Amino acid sequence: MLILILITSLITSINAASIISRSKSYPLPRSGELGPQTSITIGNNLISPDGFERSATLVDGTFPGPLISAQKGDNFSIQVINNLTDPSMFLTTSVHWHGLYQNGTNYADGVSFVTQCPITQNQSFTHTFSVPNQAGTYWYHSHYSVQYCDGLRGPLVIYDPNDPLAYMYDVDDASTVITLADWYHTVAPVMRFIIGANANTSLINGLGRYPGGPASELAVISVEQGKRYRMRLIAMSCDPNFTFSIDGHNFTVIEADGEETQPLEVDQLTILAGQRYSVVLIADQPVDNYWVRSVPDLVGVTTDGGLNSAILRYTGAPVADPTTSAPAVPENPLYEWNLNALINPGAPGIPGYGNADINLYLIAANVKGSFQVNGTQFVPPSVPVLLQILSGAQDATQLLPSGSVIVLEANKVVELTMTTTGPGGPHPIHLHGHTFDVVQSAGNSTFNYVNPVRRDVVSAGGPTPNQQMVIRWVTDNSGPWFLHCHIDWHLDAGFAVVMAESPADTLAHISPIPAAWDQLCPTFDALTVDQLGGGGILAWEEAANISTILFPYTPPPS
Ligand SMILES: *[C@@H]1O[C@H](CO)[C@@H](O)[C@H](O)[C@H]1NC(C)=O
Ligand SMILES: *[C@@H]1O[C@H](CO)[C@@H](O)[C@H](O)[C@H]1NC(C)=O
Ligand SMILES: *[C@@H]1O[C@H](CO)[C@@H](O)[C@H](O)[C@H]1NC(C)=O
Ligand SMILES: *[C@@H]1O[C@H](CO)[C@@H](O)[C@H](O)[C@H]1NC(C)=O
Ligand SMILES: *[C@@H]1O[C@H](CO)[C@@H](O)[C@H](O)[C@H]1NC(C)=O
Ligand SMILES: *[C@@H]1O[C@H](CO)[C@@H](O)[C@H](O)[C@H]1NC(C)=O
Ligand SMILES: *[C@@H]1O[C@H](CO)[C@@H](O)[C@H](O)[C@H]1NC(C)=O
Ligand SMILES: *[C@@H]1O[C@H](CO)[C@@H](O)[C@H](O)[C@H]1NC(C)=O
Ligand SMILES: *[C@@H]1O[C@H](CO)[C@@H](O)[C@H](O)[C@H]1NC(C)=O
Ligand SMILES: *[C@@H]1O[C@H](CO)[C@@H](O)[C@H](O)[C@H]1NC(C)=O
Ligand SMILES: [Cu+2]
Repeated sequence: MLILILITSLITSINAASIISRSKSYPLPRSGELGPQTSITIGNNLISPDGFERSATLVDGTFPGPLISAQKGDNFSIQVINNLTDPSMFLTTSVHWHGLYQNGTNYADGVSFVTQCPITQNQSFTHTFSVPNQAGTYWYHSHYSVQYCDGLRGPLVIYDPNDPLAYMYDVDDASTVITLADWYHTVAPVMRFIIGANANTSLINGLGRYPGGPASELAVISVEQGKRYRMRLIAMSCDPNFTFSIDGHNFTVIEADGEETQPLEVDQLTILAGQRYSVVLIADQPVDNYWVRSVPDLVGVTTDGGLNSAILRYTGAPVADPTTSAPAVPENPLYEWNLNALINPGAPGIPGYGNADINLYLIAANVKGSFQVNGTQFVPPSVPVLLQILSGAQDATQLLPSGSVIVLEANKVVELTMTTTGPGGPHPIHLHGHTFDVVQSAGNSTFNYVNPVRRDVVSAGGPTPNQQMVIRWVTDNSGPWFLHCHIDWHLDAGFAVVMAESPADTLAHISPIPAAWDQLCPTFDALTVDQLGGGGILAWEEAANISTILFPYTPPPS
């Protein structure tokens, strides 16, 4: 007993020592980790991340795709090679770098039919861009139809060697990136016809189990007692939000979507599709195994038998499943309105609702499963919006798709209010090209113009009457930027608009445009319907075998 007490007190003093020491493990590129100058190959492979084998659309053959990491200030040059071959899924692609501003390089944003034509089979496109002032947790994913649901998703982290919050953690490397994803046993070109489709599995770092499936391997997050870890959570979700917790541990939120926050300790958080959080986890509990839970917001979901779970394993703990439990009700869950921007806080413009230069109001409605923003369902135009702008279309009456492009003047403060009606919410709204200040979070009537959280995906609120989201940003990045629901099924069903910032300035702002970009549309436009993949009418018939609640057949976007 005495020895045990001695050991315990020894460990306690080691903890204290290492907490003070601030030893940092700076990330070095490792195998499976890519730098900012790299190439990625999009291809089809059979994988069984949950014990169910299926063909998938993957980056370098893995799910999730490899970590792309960089240091603050690094320039990126990423060649995307299309090596797709499976015609039951989409054969063309484009890849978006979620959260990076692409200031002056709108053509590198990777959004099919907004900033480029898709990359066709056997072709590649190189995205060259700089990221002068951003550091934090990002991700990359397909932005062609619902292709990312078939697997084209991966983490992207920009490390800041001068992180003002570095004193809070000891370890921040590839081992502390935690990806949360939904996974489907049926290919996305089939699922997209089903209204209200549900995922089969939640994967944490690419591993998980599904109800009735085998006891497939789970992700293990290894920690050493006494150390402090910057865990970078990424919800690379097509649909559900995930309620995340670690048995026996609190954690401190320090970043939301690439923007650091004032540290806020919680014991549970909900992360919406597209969002990221960095949390500091202190491994200060007894050496053991603890359940990490990531519960999707679907009906009847549990964490029984390792469903929706991973394992937090302390060095020295046995290789065994945890036996820990979670409290029935969290004591201290995260509420978005309690987060405050750390650096240069404060929303732009004159404080007060409606006091911005441009005050926009948008209503998103569910119309028989499709979505309309202010009465218009977004249907991708055949000529990318950027190409239309470069070709001389400059105002909303000329730009297509008609009713879906909002033209904004340069260097104005925009305040956008969004509300939603009908089922399917709450919808996570993402704006490209910017982060924004969340001056009102859905579900709270208070405004905060002083130090609100700054991020790039926010909930537009649920069905509760009078819920709304209000965000502000400055139009200081000329180009067409997508604003859309990050539930990929909803985006595909029309939940999007394009914010065309100062079209008259775009050409000058983004020149020179790579010649390879000009070539994308002629190559894509020459494809036959079969060369788009996606299974054709058979995909719809397969959907009809699964569900009776269907959208009518439409071919893949072209
Ligand atoms: C990154 O690119 C910018 C131009 O876009 C250039 O000014 C800068 O020097 C480059 N930085 C590095 C580290 O190469
Ligand atoms: C491209 O796909 C073919 C098979 O379809 C495969 O043999 C080849 O290794 C792939 N190339 C790369 C770079 O992944
Ligand atoms: C890509 O290459 C494969 C193999 O050579 C070929 O079968 C296919 O038709 C090519 N795709 C396109 C769009 O040219
Ligand atoms: C999951 O996958 C199977 C096919 O293996 C399917 O029959 C089932 O209904 C799917 N959906 C859900 C929500 O479990
Ligand atoms: C977590 O925080 C709560 C207060 O919100 C506290 O009651 C609890 O003891 C903390 N748990 C641990 C393991 O530190
Ligand atoms: C997560 O989704 C559920 C069900 O759709 C919803 O009730 C909940 O409000 C969402 N959480 C957040 C933080 O938006
Ligand atoms: C959207 O519709 C609402 C309600 O009709 C209207 O007040 C608002 O001005 C419209 N927004 C835009 C950008 O046209
Ligand atoms: C709304 O948010 C404010 C902070 O902006 C917070 O003080 C207040 O408690 C929240 N209200 C509710 C009802 O949670
Ligand atoms: C884009 O760059 C311009 C300078 O060219 C700068 O004034 C503006 O703040 C930047 N915007 C973003 C979103 O980075
Ligand atoms: C739909 O189900 C029928 C009956 O099981 C089957 O014969 C047919 O092949 C299925 N169609 C598709 C496209 O999967
Ligand atoms: Cu949505």
